Amino acid sequence: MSSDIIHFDETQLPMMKIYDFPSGPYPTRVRIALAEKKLQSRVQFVMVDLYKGEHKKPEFIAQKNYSGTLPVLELDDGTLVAECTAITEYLDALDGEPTLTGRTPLEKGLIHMMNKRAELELLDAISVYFHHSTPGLGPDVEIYQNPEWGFRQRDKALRGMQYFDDVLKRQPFVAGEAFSMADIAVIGGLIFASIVKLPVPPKYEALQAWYARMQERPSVKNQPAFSVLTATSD
Ligand code: GTS
Repeated sequence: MSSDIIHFDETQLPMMKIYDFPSGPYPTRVRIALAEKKLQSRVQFVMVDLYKGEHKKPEFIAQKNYSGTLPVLELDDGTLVAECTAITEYLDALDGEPTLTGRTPLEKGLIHMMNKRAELELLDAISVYFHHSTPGLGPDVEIYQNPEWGFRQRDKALRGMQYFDDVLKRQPFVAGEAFSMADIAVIGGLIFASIVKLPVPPKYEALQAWYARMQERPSVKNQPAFSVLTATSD
């Protein structure tokens, strides 16, 4: 069977831009994917200041990302790809090794399912908690807050931690036997959990042990998010 994986010399790849907030949990997902794929040298990072609300400015929404979020990938022909999962799929398809989104139909299906669960049950839930029940990005950016909704999402995220702990009691990685985009999404979730001071309960030992292992990976441990968390920890 012929493979549709394209092997290429990454130095020939045209430069890409990433609209980025370097310590943010979602942008960190793409930064980890880039590091895994060894594509950092092909990317120019363009800082968009979330705390100044630059991502909600009409020009950014009209010209870069309708959803008003980061990260956004811009190719040299001006094509824009938003959403961490979509950006990771694109980067992963550029070259074969390591594979972050699966090789076989089953791997692809399971990775996609677990990646979506990491978003629904953990990362996006914590994001809602951050924006609705904490000062979030500050009063100029957080123009509508519903604290009750945020607290419900915080509790959902705690249930999500329990779910991923159960998963990781049975298998070494979030989607099975190999590191994947789903692990990256859970890492993003736990970075966000630290930012909002929602630590993983000690009883979730499998999740804690997995996270410690993840932070040993070169693609993960050098991320700006971790230095910011260390600098701001009590
Ligand atoms: N579904 C989007 C994705 O997967 O890319 C969510 C992206 C997202 O929420 N990004 C955050 C953002 O833009 C960046 S960060 O909080 O991780 O730094 N938040 C700003 C806002 O106002 O929602």
